[in-house]
Amino acid sequence: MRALITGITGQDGSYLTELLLAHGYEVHGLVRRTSTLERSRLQHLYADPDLYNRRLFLHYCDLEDTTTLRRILLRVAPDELYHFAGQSHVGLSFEIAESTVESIAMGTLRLLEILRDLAAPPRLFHAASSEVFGRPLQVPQTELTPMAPVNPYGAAKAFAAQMVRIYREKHGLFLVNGFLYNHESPRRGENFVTRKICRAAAAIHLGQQDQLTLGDTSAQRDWGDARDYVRGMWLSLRHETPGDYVFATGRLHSVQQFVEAAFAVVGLDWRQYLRRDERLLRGQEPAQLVGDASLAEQVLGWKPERDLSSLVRWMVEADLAELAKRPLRR
Ligand code: G4F
Repeated sequence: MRALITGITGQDGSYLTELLLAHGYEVHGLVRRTSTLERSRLQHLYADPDLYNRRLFLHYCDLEDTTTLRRILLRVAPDELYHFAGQSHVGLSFEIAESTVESIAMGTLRLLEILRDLAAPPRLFHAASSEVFGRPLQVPQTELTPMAPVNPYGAAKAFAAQMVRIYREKHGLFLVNGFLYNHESPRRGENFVTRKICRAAAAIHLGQQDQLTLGDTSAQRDWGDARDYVRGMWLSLRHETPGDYVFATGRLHSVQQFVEAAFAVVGLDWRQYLRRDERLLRGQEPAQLVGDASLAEQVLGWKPERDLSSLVRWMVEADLAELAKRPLRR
């Protein structure tokens, strides 16, 4: 089996690459011209001479470069295509709305347009997001919950997800939307709240940082472990028919609860270190984003295997190890 991954250098791309390699796949990834592979999430695989250019291949390609994209798809001829690329920070999407929509909405549409012309199109997994539900009419949300996004990121993902549905019906392509709720790991970017919290707890414990500054700590999310989610993506393309799936834990926790759990791992009292900064408030927060993944369980046999407390411990311990090797300051 051969897979192609857009956004391979991200959190999900790197875990999925490991999973697919472990299942004997040949894995190809698209890398932006501006991406640095040194010390990236793929470094350990890229640096392995038994893997790189043998079973793992990287191709430079920006998603707006449709000629190159088409050429790579024709040359690689993947069986499966996993689409993660695009601006992924919700808060930032208010500041850079046009490029967010361009990369997510138009980037996905361009990919679909190429797929419909291929003689043997691959199966596609599209990483849609819980953010499409925004202020939902239904709690928890399912695949049938109407989309009601409240930020440019969610609106762009809603467009892309709807296009995936349209192209699946109109052109008979094997296309899957995964409505992914927040999923985290030590490879999460440091500007996402879970990693920011875990890294701060570790750095404060090691005497490398004095405080943690956050926005809205009452905000709630359905947080899972990224390794569970990439397994769900893979299962969704192994199924005989395409469809849409919610991938979620079904449990809501607040940012405040996440802070308490992370500081508990290092035995610190969060009250002494937590500060609030109004500039980090988003104004437009989604409400009650919590998913019902029963369809994924019934059809794919998918269930999250790890809980929040093991996730928090894993993330804080990884940051402790990382900061011990490369301290923020002496
Ligand atoms: O960690 P976040 O930035 O994640 P958010 O906005 O839920 O988006 C992530 O999950 C989505 C669903 O899977 C993805 F589609 C998306 O691409 C991304 O992966 O923020 C979580 C919550 C928000 O309510 C935010 O307002 O944490 C709140 N928060 C409070 N203080 C903060 C901060 N978020 C960030 N990033 N930084 C803060 O200081």
